[in-house]
Amino acid sequence: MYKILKTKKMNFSKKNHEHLINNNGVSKHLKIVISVFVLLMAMTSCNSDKSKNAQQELAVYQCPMQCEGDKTYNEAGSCPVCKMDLKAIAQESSSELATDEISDESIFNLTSKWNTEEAEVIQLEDLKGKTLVMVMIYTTCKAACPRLVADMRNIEAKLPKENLKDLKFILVSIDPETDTPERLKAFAKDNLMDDLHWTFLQGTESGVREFANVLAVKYKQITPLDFSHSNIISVFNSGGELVHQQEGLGVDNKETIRTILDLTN
Ligand SMILES: [Cu+2]
Repeated sequence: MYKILKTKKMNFSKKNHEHLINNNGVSKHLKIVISVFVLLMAMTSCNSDKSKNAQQELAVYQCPMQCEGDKTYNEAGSCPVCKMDLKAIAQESSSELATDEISDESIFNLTSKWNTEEAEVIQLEDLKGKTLVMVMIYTTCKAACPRLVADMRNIEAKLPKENLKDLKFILVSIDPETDTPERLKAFAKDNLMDDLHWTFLQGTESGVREFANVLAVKYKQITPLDFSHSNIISVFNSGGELVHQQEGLGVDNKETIRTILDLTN
């Protein structure tokens, strides 16, 4: 656990880092939000510590002369080459743990709960393993959101079909009060976005605000049904780390496509 407590240097590539800075202090927001989660994680770390210890206690056996190099056995016995008794060694579980670990920069550190358009309750961590293309919209928007949705569909259309299985396009509502799962589902149907790779999320007020802060998306309610908001499409790798953002409506999405292809090929 102490590893998470270490202040890790932001590990975005230089190019992405520049991009983030261009995006109006995304980096600063990210650092603040992530710091909060580092603290939260530190306070709720007992479970992960336990599972880590359990994994390390699993012994494996190896020939003391290492006749077969690094070969290990799951049970005690003797070496088939030199016949010496195998000796128990600590299992190297670090690679297993590494794939399971969530970096400090990952959105999977956010513990808020969300309803999908299918009324399933999920946490962002449940999206782990897929490249995520995310945008924040609300279904009653008459101005920017229809164009953001079109931009998402343009990105989808430019990707080879076989890449779609490794991807999730996520639309997060900035109006969780209006955008119920039923409403989101109807919106998905109306916009032909009901394939498996599309997911719509209704959060809580605070969950949505927190998520928007991570993305550096700003939004403000103007009337009961209208919000002003940033127009940003964000790409996250399968570990939930932000790797690219495209800002604006109908902008050139070449860089976004290239990033997604890199992550899914
Ligand atoms: Cu809008």
